[in-house]
Amino acid sequence: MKITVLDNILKANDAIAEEIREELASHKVLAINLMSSPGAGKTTLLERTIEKLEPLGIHVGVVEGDIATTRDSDRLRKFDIPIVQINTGSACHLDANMTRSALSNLDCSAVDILFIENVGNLVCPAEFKIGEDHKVMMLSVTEGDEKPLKYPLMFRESSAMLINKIDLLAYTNFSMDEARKNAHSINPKLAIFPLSCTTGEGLNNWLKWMTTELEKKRKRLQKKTKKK
Ligand SMILES: Nc1nc2c(ncn2[C@@H]2O[C@H](COP(=O)(O)OP(=O)(O)OP(=O)(O)O)[C@@H](O)[C@H]2O)c(=O)[nH]1
Ligand SMILES: [Mg+2]
Repeated sequence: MKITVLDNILKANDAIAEEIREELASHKVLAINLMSSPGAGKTTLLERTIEKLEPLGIHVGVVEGDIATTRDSDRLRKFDIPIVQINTGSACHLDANMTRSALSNLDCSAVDILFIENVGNLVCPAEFKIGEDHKVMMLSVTEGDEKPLKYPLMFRESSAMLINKIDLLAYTNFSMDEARKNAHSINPKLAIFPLSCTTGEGLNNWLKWMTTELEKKRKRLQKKTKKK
């Protein structure tokens, strides 16, 4: 009985996620669902990423998901970009319904890449589609290199994993080789980018991946329109 109910909830969620996907495609927006445990560095990554993308003429929009406060969206107000904050109250993840109502307050027509910063949690956010093109997860070196094995779902569902805080590597027992091996044992296709949002090391590889994905999506959409 419980399984059926959960199945129906996920089906209803997926139907809304599909509507969001179509809406974003109509504006040629690439959507990235950014997930990690609390404090891995998602908002700091957004700050570093927006700084680099805006001068390239790539316009960013952000949906900030948090249980409480507008702390993260306040940090991004220094950028001249559309931002919507969702406070989930008690929910430990965003779902498609919450995302849809956030997007009704965000003008996507001038956005190229939409980042949706999910609630800090290494488990639940991975269960819900929210209309994204890619789930991208962040693991910071202070969390431990065995995490892909202990919390496999997010690693399995993600297209890319950012290993953040590599400036702190010397102070931890985190092994980059072990983290890669563990993550690829769960998801062999996972793209992995070690980086530091503090020093900026490795950020270019992440930016390249994202801009390539944006180009790929635009080409795919162009082909589709030509076929019609
Ligand atoms: N040393 C170091 N600290 C970092 C790095 N990136 C982020 N931090 C710090 O990590 C802390 C948490 O960063 P946030 O960006 O708030 O993390 P978050 O994932 O957005 O956190 P939640 O939204 O609460 O889940 C802050 O004190 C950041 O300054 C990094 O590359 N190196
Ligand atoms: Mg944050």
